[in-house]
Amino acid sequence: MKLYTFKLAPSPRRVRIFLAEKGIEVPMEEVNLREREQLCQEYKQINDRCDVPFLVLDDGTGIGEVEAICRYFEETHPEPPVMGRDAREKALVSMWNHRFEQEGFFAIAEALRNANPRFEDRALIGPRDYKQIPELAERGKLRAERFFDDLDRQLTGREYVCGDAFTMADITAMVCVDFAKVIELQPGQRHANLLRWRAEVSARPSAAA
Ligand SMILES: N[C@@H](CCC(=O)N[C@@H](CS)C(=O)NCC(=O)O)C(=O)O
Repeated sequence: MKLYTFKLAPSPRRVRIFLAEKGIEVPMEEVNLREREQLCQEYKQINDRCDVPFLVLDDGTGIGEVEAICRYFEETHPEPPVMGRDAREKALVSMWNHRFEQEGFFAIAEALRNANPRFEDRALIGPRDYKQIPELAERGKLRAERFFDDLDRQLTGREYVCGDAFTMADITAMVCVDFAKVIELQPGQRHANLLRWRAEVSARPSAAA
């Protein structure tokens, strides 16, 4: 089994934190996105979507997408549960995780990739090139600001995103808040619940993964 990852990228970090929470060790290989190794022929033969994270099982099965990779490990190593303990919590974790991907991660990525010269012809990930659209950078930043507001509201009166248990939804939200540094956005004083929660989840040993 091998997990393809990149230390500086947010999506593979979500999987590494998830694995650390479960105490699972998986052999990893770095794909240097700065050097565009994800677009090299050698990596394309492993993952034709040209992104990380990507998991290859012992039988050669390839699994992409953070949520799918984590689902695999949640099923093979159920304890401790990180994607919910019962039907209700599983549904809530899935709902918030999906929302944070759409409204947090993709908003920040939209702001970064449509403005930063490093992504001039790489406004979207994947094997095909796309040009930047500067208006999308502005919209992405606005959406990311609103993601902070929504996350703060969800954390009002709750220890974690879905209640009293740390879950995958917290991992996704924490990684998004950290990732927002790339667009010079950080939570402010009006996000008191978010700041309280962030200090707590960032202190978990898994956060360093
Ligand atoms: N849908 C993917 C998104 C993964 C993703 O955005 N990966 C980024 C790193 S955070 C990537 O591989 N980027 C390659 C590129 O920039 O060309 C998932 O959830 O796994």
